[in-house]
Amino acid sequence: MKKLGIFLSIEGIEGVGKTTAVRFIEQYLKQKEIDFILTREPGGTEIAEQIRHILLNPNSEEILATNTELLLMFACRAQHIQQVILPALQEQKWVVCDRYIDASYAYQGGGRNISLAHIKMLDDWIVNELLPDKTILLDAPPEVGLARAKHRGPQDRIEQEAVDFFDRVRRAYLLRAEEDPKRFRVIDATKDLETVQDEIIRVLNE
Ligand code: T5A
Repeated sequence: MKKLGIFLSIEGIEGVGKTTAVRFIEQYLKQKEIDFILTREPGGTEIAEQIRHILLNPNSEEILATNTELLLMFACRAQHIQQVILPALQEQKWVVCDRYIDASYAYQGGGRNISLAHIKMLDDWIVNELLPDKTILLDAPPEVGLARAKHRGPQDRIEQEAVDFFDRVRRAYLLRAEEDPKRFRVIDATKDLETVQDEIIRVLNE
């Protein structure tokens, strides 16, 4: 099989600095003249972005059932893998993805308490072992992330959850990182931006 490009995902709870990290990585890869794409989940394609709107819309009068939330996350992912991630990797580009499969284990598994067996079933079916080469987990307590996110304007549907929801999400992320130390690099996101960015460079240089 032809060699694939490098696949990098960035994870963490709300406001820890994922978008800031992705912008930083963008500058770094441009400097190194590396061919890459930036993308995100949920979203990344026209159809997946439409599903994202359903997932994050804070104004819907109907409550989104937790299983629907899980299935829509994977519907987005199926579209995203087929339309964007796989073609870019096959063209040997780097793919830098703001959230991916680990977010489903953390949010729908840890946060919503959906059985990991159900998530794993969808993972096996949809992701089918297309895992990132490296995953940067920006880790900080929810109080830190939520305070940073607050400055950004109105909260989306998931951001409106209580702190203990994000505590569970954070713990689930850390557990994933512990279970797969070869893929994960955990960065202390409470540190100042310069320190976080030095750590990111270290991971990219790997
Ligand atoms: N979701 C997603 C699931 O439930 N399941 C899934 O499977 C998937 C894929 C998506 C939502 O969907 C959920 C998770 C999410 O709830 P999103 O678009 O990824 O949402 O958005 P958020 O996580 O809400 O991302 P945010 O934009 O809120 O946070 P970021 O990107 O982590 O934070 P960022 O970079 O915008 O930074 C926030 C502020 O902090 C500052 C920045 O300048 C900015 O002002 N900052 C720092 N300040 C001090 N020190 C640092 N080290 C800093 N780093 C950043």
